[in-house]
Amino acid sequence: MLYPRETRTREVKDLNGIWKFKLDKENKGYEEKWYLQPLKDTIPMPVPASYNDITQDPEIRDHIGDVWYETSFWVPSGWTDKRIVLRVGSAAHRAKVFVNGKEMVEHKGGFLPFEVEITDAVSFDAENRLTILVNNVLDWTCLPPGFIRYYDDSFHPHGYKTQEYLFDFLNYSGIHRPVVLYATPKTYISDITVIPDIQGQNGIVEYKVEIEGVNCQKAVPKITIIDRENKVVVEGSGTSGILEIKNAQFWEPSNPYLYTFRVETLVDGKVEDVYELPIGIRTVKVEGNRLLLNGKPIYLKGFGKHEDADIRGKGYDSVIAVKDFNLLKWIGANSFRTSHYPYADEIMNLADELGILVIDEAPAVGMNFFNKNEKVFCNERVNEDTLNHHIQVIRELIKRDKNHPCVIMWSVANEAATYEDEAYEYFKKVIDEVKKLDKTRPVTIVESSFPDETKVGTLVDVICVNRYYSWYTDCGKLELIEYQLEKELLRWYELFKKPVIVSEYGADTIAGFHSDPPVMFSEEYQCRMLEEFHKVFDKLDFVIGEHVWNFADFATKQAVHRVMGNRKGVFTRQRQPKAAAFLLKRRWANLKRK
Ligand code: BDP
Repeated sequence: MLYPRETRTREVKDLNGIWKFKLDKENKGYEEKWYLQPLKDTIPMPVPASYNDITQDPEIRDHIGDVWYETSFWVPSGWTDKRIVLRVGSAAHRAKVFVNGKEMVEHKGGFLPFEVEITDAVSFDAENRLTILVNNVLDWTCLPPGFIRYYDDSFHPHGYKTQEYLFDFLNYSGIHRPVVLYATPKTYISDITVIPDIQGQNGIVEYKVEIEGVNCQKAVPKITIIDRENKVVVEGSGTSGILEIKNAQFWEPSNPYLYTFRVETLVDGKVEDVYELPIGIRTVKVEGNRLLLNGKPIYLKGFGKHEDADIRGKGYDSVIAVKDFNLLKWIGANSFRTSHYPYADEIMNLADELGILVIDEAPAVGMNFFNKNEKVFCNERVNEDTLNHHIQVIRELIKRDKNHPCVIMWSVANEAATYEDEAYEYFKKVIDEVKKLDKTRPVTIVESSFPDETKVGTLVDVICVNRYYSWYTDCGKLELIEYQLEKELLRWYELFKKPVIVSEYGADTIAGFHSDPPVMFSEEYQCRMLEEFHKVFDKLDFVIGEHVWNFADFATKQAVHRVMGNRKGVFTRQRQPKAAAFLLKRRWANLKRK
């Protein structure tokens, strides 16, 4: 799926801003066809943003079900002979879109974009009404999954229900990412796939262009690859081919060099559509116990992150996005994982530009009760429907992110109950799909299972493991970390002979709490815990990366073990450093392994 970009033949119109919003208290608006008329009794609501923290009303914050958004727009008069598309960056978790009262599209999955052509539904002579119904209910057919609990006891009033989920971040809801209108010619470039390779000093670009629309049979794509100085480095034509860039600059964290892959479609010799895709020439490969970027071993330093910030919740905000990348650079990180769902397109674009490596994760989190008596992979829970949706999400994810040089690995799930026998068949199907769609990147499943119990270790290219020694087990016993972690990591390697990334480790830390000797929740404890983990990483050469949990403090559902959210951030939720930030900055600057 092509990110909406302006070119000489394409225009983008931003629909973000303050929309009208209405809570559907009884979830009956769709049945009552609210979309046929302008919404009544609305309140202002920013888009993009989660709606949960915008008002003072707990009923809005905690609503389970439908909410309605509405805005209006004019179509530029120059668009009369264009194809007009509406694109929603994401809406959590299900959405139905109406233009002037007509239902145009629905989408399930809160962390990926969707779009629909609306050329025939818009008016050029009057203002157009755009209504979006968003629903935040999670069930076992969604990713992430969840379930509604209905209470049938004397402690709860009749009909009381709660949205339950087994993952550790707040179920923020709403229109989380930008909404835009864009116009393309009637014969248009609908997709581009670029697979880079390296031969000696040269860059190889294998490509495929897809064209749709009225004259698509006649359209011939002309390809130009342009460097940063705006010089053409190679040209070609045809819907697929292989181009060579002599003496290419390779994309890597220290030199995130992007070329422009320009496609111009010619119809009867005249330029019809133009699209410009930023591309990076780089390769990723797992070889023995190494991860190779451009043929050289790379060691991942960084974090599991979240899309999360004060007030905006999971809403994309360019202020937070750029600040976070600046902090990643400041601390000396070279990578992050999009725990636990695909992040906004805009964040992926920044990672390309700034040379940050990304493990791109599907929103498959919360598939584990951490209790072997509660089965997850069974008819009533993660079942065939979940699997079908998982595969659908994988298709959408790869279609969106396949061309990003920053994406060096796919993660198909986080901490699923991979110790259950059924997990093997389930994840085999998911990973087969990934491998079918992308033959170039390694695949992982982020594990909380132990090496001797997982059923999926043979399916992945890289072992990713989350571990909380001295936190959730043996509380406060920092002295056990080295013993326990080393033993476990050696076992992973012994069994699977694959490189290992410790994809989560960390301690909840309240900024400003101090204690010496360290106790849990103090800044000193977080530092000491990280140091104990690092001792082990530095001894084991098959460990190819360390991702601290978490980059910043983040919101979770309320629970006795969460003090206004998860406090494992190395930065506070306001992005101020805790003591551990300085420890990591020093370590990563001096680390021998690059
Ligand atoms: C891991 C999860 C992550 C949690 C973290 C924690 O992958 O989502 O936030 O633990 O407990 O189990 O802090």
